[in-house]
Amino acid sequence: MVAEDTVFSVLYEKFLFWGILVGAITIAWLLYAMIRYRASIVPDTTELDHIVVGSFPVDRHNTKIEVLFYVVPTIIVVWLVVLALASNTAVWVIPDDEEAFDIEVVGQQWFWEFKYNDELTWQDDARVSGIDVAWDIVDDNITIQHLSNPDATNVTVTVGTDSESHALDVATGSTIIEKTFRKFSSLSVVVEDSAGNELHRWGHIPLNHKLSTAAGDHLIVPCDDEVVLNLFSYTSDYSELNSTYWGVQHSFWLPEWGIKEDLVPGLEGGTVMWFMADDPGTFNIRCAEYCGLDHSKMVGYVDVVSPVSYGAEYCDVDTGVKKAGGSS
Ligand SMILES: [Cu+2]
Repeated sequence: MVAEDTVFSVLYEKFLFWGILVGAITIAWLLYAMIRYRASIVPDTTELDHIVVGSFPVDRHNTKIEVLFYVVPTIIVVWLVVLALASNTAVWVIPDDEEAFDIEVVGQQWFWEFKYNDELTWQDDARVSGIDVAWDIVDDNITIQHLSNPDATNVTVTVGTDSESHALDVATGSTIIEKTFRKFSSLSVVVEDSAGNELHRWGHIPLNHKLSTAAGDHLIVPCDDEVVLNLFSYTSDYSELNSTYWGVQHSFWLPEWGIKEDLVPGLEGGTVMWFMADDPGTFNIRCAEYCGLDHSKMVGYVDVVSPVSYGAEYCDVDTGVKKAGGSS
């Protein structure tokens, strides 16, 4: 389960533990009392003159147990409140805007749009694919190292909407493609085998770039970085984020990570959701608020990728979503 390290999952397990413990003791005690005081047993009433339903026997009682009846549940309830409040603090503290990776999410009827307020350069794990792509922004070229993957034969390079294919230099295992790559274009380099199967993908998302699930795009987020989503609901007519074209209520839901946040029309600052994903991979996006006829089609995917802007650091593969939260 990918969300196993989030505060929600930890909280769920703690509540489950205390719930089972208290339930087991209560039911055991109940069964014991049912058998011990069953109808066929004639009670010894010689010392019990003042039995009143709902109160402890006056003549034969145990003060210690009676006090414990109140003290133990009070401690458990206070403990659960402390647990819940502590996790609230972890969830509601939104990471700093300057350091986090910021994306605006706009929910429309019936698709999701993602606007990048930070740029992202990323690639698949070279340790897995045996292929490494390096972008030399000064010399205006890309170098593809593919010696470790003999299946790699072709590469498709896309700048904006223009794609071109090249054959790889299989003899040397290293191919340099001279290409004017601009930081403000969306770029992709896809290495393929001779049958056209994708072996390795490198990509660059420029500042202010928009992706949309209506066009089949995935939301792409870096691993090991705090990602802050600012969520808004607009109609399809919106031109800028402070327009008055409010849409309807949606809810952006990442079911595998156990997090969701409402998109509230009329809320000028929008709502906020954040997470720090660790596993690379593709995960589901759903709308969790009925928003009209095609609500069920308001689906998409989020890809967690390794950002290469900060050096060749790759995502860990086993620690799940570390943290997550939000605010409305
Ligand atoms: Cu919706």
